[in-house]
Amino acid sequence: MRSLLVALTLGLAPALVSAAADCGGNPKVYDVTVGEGGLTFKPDKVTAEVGSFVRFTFFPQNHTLTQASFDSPCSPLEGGINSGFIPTKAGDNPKKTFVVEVMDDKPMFFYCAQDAHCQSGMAMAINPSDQNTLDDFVSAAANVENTTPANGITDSAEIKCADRSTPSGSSSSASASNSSSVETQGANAASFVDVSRFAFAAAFAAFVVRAFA
Ligand SMILES: [Cu+2]
Repeated sequence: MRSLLVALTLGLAPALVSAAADCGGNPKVYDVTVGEGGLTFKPDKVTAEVGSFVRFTFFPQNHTLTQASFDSPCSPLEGGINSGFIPTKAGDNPKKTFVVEVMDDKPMFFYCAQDAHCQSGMAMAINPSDQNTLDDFVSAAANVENTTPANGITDSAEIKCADRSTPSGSSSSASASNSSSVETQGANAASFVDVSRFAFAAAFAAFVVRAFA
């Protein structure tokens, strides 16, 4: 019986702790770090389906997420997405984020508009194609003389979770995660919830089996 209690505790506790998780994969939320350990976006290529979100988490010192056309790296795309400068400190908690909603499957290219970060290769692509590759974008960026100041700041998108059809018996924790905020969560939080739910279900099944055996 004690092992059962342990199993129940292990199954329940993480689900409660991580109740404010992402949308549980519906829609998908892809995480990218900006300036983590260098002039980088990590990962620098994201394949994201229409309706999903890409969430950029900013690291020190001061970077931007600025959209460019494939043909004009280091220069803001007219009417494009632009976070503007996002200054951060090492101890920021939660870290600042900027979210892009994927509206179609066309390639989107982004760079950092700080100093010569773009020329140094600080760029990334959402859904790059065989014709429009990130490598080509970065190569062209290296030859751009000046980074155009990133005017025209746009708002971050807001992650909206789809309603989840939940199996009966787990409705309370499911609704808790559906109403979660957009702020930075661990990238693995959503799958963690699912794993812990599975653990709980397994423990419950074990309980039923023992009770009626
Ligand atoms: Cu930068």
